[in-house]
Amino acid sequence: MITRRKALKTAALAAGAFTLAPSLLKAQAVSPAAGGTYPFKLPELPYGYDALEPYIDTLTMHLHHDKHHAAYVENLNKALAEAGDPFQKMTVEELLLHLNEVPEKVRTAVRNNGGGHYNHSLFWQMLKKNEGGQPTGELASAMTQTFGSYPEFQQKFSSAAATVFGSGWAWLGVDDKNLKISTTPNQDNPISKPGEKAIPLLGLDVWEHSYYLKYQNRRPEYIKAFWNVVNWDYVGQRYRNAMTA
Ligand code: MN3
Repeated sequence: MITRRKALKTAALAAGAFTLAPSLLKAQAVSPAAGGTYPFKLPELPYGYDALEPYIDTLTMHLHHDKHHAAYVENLNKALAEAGDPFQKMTVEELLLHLNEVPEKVRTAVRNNGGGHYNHSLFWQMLKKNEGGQPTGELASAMTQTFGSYPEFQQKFSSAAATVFGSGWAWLGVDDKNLKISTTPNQDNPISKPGEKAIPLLGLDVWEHSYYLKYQNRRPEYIKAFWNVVNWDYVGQRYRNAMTA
């Protein structure tokens, strides 16, 4: 039995009454994380599988992208096949921002697999061998202002990533124009956290599948290696988008 309240809510959604924070919309319009709507497709890596060697190995990239990310996409599509309209017309960002309106029977599946698709689509773009490169321009200034220096930021972010219990992510984001380090469990993203609407700039996947083949249980070594493959141009662009939104 569908309640009147639910029916009204569904009608409102169908009419496009769901709204996104304008800042989030603008930031994502310039740097879309995961394009399109249902049925979602696995995006190609923006570089070769071996491009991040020796910091992230080729086999890990194959499994991580071709198997893990592909499974999130497949399972998100299965959940949305059941969810129907208007959810099939939403981008992955919209789904994550409106999780509470997703039908209960598939809400957890959309949260985990939509989050998995979104997080990994972002993650691939955030990586690039940087030859010791560091953030520049406005992002570098903001980092110094917020954390003291780039090394202090690295230390705080690394410590957050190292202490995620079990599977999850560490994030640098912009929350109300301020830089902020946070962590999420599982495949949650800062945009899907109740009460928090930080725009993610940089994320680090600390699920064991992202490092176990090369680093085994030595997560801190993986985190240290990560600093060699941060795409600071992309992160800096996301920062500018977030601040001018
Ligand atoms: Mn992963």
